[in-house]
Amino acid sequence: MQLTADQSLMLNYPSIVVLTGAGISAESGIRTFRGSGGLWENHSIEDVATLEGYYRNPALVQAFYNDRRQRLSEVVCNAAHKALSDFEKSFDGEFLLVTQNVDDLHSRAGSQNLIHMHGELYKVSCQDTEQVFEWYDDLTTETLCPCCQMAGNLRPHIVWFGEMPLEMDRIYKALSQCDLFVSIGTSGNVYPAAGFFEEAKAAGAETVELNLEPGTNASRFDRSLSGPATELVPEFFNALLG
Ligand code: BV8
Repeated sequence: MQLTADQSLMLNYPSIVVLTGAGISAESGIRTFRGSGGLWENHSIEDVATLEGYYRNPALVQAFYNDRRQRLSEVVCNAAHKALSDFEKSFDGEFLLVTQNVDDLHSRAGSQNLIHMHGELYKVSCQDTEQVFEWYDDLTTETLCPCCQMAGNLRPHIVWFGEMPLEMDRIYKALSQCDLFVSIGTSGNVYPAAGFFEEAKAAGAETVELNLEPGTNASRFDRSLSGPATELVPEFFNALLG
């Protein structure tokens, strides 16, 4: 019996988990964090990406995220985002895309089964009720919260250092059942995301890194391919579909 490409793919990898980091959005013009000209250069992590930094100077942190939220309207998704969305539509198996990124480029490219584990720029949350709201404008310390009408209660819906990333149970369940784990455009510096490849490996999955240059844990992946995401990602996922 001649298997179709998709059936043979299903046989090899019935369940796929993909993790993306800032590198997949770099060619869309969104700066990465630790490369030259990266986001953190102008700010220390402690000042703009911790709850303590936010309490110390909320106006500085709101301005940091307002600037990034505004810039997001000026960029578009790239071939790597599109390749993941197209693959998900053609693949009949289990597919989960986990992103560390807070931009909306995966959604704009059409990805469906998507988790933003570090939050989203276009969302804010109430510090009292923990309600989450879509938000496309600037946020200031004077902005009234839609649910409790208090000024200063709204914060960016972003996971800061020392805070628990989102949907971790769902992520770990998918990792424990996957046959292929692909890490794209992340330096592998930030945990727990940087440890996902080990969870997948322990579940018997094949692990692949697609990165501009080898990440921190590249040597521990089964395969590590170097190059720009807009070339590597379409090539890799089109080949998967045969
Ligand atoms: C937590 C906010 C626990 C959003 C971010 C061990 C175990 C567990 C925790 C820790 C641990 N050790 C330390 C910790 C604490 C900490 C941590 O990992 N610190 C690091 C610095 C050591 N982790 C945490 O605090 C996490 N929380 O563990 O909670 C807990 C337990 C109980 C109760 C409560 C809590 C929270 C982490 C989330 C922090 N928030 N950002 C925002 O402002 O954007 S992290 C930030 O880094 C971004 O989200 C970003 O996505 C993420 C990772 O960076 P990368 O995406 O990898 O970006 P980077 O610039 O580093 O690399 C880019 C890569 O792309 C490069 O490799 C480059 O080569 C490549 N590239 C560039 N161009 C291209 C390309 N690739 C392809 N094509 C291209 N064109």
